[in-house]
Amino acid sequence: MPSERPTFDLVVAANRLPVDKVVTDDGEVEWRRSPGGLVTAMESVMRSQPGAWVGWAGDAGEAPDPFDEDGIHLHPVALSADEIRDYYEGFSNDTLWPIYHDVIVPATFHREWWAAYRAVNERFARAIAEVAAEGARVWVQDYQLQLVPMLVRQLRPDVRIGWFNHIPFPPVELFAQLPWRAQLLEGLLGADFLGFQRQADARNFVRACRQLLGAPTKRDRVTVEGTQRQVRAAAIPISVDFQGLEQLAKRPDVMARAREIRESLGNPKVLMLGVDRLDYTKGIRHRLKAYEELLSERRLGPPEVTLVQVATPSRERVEAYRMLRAEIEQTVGRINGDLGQIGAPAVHYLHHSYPREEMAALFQAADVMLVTPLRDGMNLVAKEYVTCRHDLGGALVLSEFTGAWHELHQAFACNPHDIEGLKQTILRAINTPAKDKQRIMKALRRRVADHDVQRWAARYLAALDAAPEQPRPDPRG
Ligand code: GDG
Repeated sequence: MPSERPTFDLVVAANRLPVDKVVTDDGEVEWRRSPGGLVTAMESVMRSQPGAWVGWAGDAGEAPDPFDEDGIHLHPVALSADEIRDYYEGFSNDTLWPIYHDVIVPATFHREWWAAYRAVNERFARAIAEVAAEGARVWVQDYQLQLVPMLVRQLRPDVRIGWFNHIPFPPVELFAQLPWRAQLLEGLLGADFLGFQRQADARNFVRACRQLLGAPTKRDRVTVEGTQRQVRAAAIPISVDFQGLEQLAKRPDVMARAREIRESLGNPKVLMLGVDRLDYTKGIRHRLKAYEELLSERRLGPPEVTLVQVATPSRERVEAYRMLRAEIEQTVGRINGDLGQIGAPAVHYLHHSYPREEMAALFQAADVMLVTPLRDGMNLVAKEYVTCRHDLGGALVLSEFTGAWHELHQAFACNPHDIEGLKQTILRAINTPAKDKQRIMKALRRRVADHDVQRWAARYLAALDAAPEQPRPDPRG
């Protein structure tokens, strides 16, 4: 065990560190905190106890030395260019991501990708073992690191290990396609507590252990073969920093920017908005199809109605994402060509990412927010939208296939596969009287305010602490 390096009672491990490298004009390297729910949640936890964060710093090659940033000890893990291709773009985003999202596109299986995934998971586990103090709590994040719980347990049986899945956990029929299904389940069973977005995800996991490993299970517990060790799997849905984001949305400059956005779009009667990573899980194609039909049937039309679609660039080296982008851009071009007018395009399509202030202003400017994923672990955009609507304006159209729908039942629910139904729901979201929409928005906001990301982190760590105790060694030997 290293004796001089600092060790920590709380260690978070995620594929990425919560910082981005910025090279200043005079060539200095600076690290800027990347804003995200997880970081905000961790700040609230790490205020009371210092913690470490293990993750990749974002560049290929050697990792920078560990450093401290705003009270968090950052411990970079190196990834080579080949590993970025095989572990990250390959196994994580082209094997696991499609399987875990209902195989909306087919998954690709390559044994070299699996080898890289294993190697990188081993490196993460070694880094965690180095920074964890005796008896520490180790909190592993997401599908890129599913082997880490077991690997950490082998190196450090003294620590308590949790894992949280930000994406869905698939039904066993889909999970069973994975050639490495047993290794992945065994990797996860190294944890004491496994957290999921929905109860259905936790149940899918428990069922996979029973059917594919033959492990004994009882309700939310799985017993690990050859031991009496029990692992609990339960839902602890993630959320947003309600207070912080609401405060941002109340800033006079942000509210002025919301008005300016509407003006620059010609003050439409109805402004619809979509904000997504450009990902095939998000249902952008289905949304555009419903919108296009509403326009061509003249049930909606510019300039009274317009749609702003922000599609943040994502995973651009993965083929399925390149194809999706081409398809979306062709569709937007066709809709504008067929149905737009001079000075009044039917779709404002933006393939950029924006600062948080601009997102908050967009949310406030939008009369109807379209969140139509085919499958989504949670979908934070839905929660961010209602958080920003302190004026109680706006309406949320929300797919039943998001984790968020399980909490935000009052939203205008849709099945994005049912284009006719989606069209009706969009019209209902537009035409419901303002008073009723305000009542709905109030209820949605109450839910998010009471279940914010700080509460999520606190609940997760409490569940980790309360996870089934390790069986004590038998006193009779
Ligand atoms: C995964 C799961 C789960 C997007 N564009 C910009 C921007 N964003 C922000 C949004 C939101 C976040 O990115 C996206 O979060 P989502 O939850 O919508 O989706 P995923 O990226 O797929 O996240 C998901 C999540 O993990 C958390 O567990 O909810 O189901 O798939 O916060 O606002 N932010 C800024 N500029 C942009 O252009 N600033």
